[in-house]
Amino acid sequence: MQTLKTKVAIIGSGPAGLLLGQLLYKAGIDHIIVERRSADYVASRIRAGILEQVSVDLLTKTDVDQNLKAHGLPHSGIEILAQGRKHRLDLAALTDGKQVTVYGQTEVTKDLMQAREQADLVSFYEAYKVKIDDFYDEPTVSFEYQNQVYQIECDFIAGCDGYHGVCRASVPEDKIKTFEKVYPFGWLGVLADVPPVADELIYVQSERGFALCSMRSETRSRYYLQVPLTDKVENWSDAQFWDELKNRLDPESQKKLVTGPSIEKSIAPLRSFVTEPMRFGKLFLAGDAAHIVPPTGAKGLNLAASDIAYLSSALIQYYQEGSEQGIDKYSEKCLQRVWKAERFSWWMTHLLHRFETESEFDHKIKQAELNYILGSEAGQMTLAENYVGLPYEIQNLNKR
Ligand code: FAS
Ligand code: PHB
Repeated sequence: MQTLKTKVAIIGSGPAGLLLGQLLYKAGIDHIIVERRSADYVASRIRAGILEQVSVDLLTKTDVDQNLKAHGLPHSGIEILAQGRKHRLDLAALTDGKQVTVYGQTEVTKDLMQAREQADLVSFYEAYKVKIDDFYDEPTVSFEYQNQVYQIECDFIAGCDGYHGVCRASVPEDKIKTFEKVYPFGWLGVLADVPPVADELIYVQSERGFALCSMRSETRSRYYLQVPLTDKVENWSDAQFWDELKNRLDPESQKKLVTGPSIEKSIAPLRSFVTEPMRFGKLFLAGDAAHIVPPTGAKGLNLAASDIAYLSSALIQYYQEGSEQGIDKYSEKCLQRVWKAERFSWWMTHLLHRFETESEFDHKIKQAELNYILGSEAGQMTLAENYVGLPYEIQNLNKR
């Protein structure tokens, strides 16, 4: 067995793990990333597409924002299509100038992986049988890599290994509480090299179900349709997808929609999930390892970023100032923002999706709620300030 020593062992090389690694590297804090999948697999995953301003600011802090600045699309508004009418929410006007940036999680991951490689930082991809131990006293991580057994001795473990990872699963049941809501539908997503149907995202509430018109660039579009949980991606040809999307759009968008062959097509189930607390001795859970949101509010990737903002700030404070204040506050700080994003994501999902079991009265109330939101500046402001992203509350994060 080969024994390695480091300050922070990061499990998982998704956005949370890579962002943390880059921020620790910038602060001169030794760390190792251990990832189960291959680097190619990680870099090829198609997922989120929207970055909050605070996430963009964090990427700028890592000095890995060149591509984001060159190719990211700043958006100052979104459209909501309901009862056949489009309503534009002027996010910037409603939030004193804030906006979101369209930039795929795939690109964020590639940019951070490339920066990591250029800095020659230690990462183990295709690591098997990853195990974490003794994280209340002297944390260790063991795994197999290229038929060799490794053990990492470290000060802290960052569990950035997603919803199905090993870290949360390693916490004793009596030390952890989870909260979950599973939705009775999924999102069938298509990625296609066709120009987007509109300049901004269109969130569609229709009697046939929710749809979302998004994008990755001016030549690559991302579309989603609400489908029953029992649906299978093989039930959907490209033609059937485009026809159903048109059925949920307004006449103007139907005319403008450019269709083409899908380069990726998949169904993702929707769930809300939170772990409390997010810290267990010297183990910190971050990102999807700790929480999941339905993608309707575009919060998943951005919550991973905010957890890492808090965790990196806490670890830097520990190593540079000898203070445990940030570490001790980590879970409480993260969960305050996590639950607000969970609420917003649940609310947007409830408002815009068709629930088969919904009574006629509930359906009318939901229509009235959406009409109120779209017809009221106060209503629009509450949607806008959550959509662009609530502020982080970290004193020393903002300290230059
Ligand atoms: P990730 O799951 O991205 O990364 C965890 C990493 O840990 C993975 O690379 C995994 O291989 C690795 N890992 C797992 N177990 C391990 C082990 N035992 N040992 C070592 N490594 C291990 N969010 C949005 O905002 N908008 C969207 O449209 C959207 N669409 C999504 C579609 C799908 C299909 C999925 C699954 C998620 C989607 N999300 C979306 C949410 C998504 O973007 C997550 O929030 C984001 O990936 C979170 O990043 P991480 O916390 O790093 O977790
Ligand atoms: C995406 O482009 O993948 C996307 C955008 C906004 C969302 C969810 C997904 O709310």
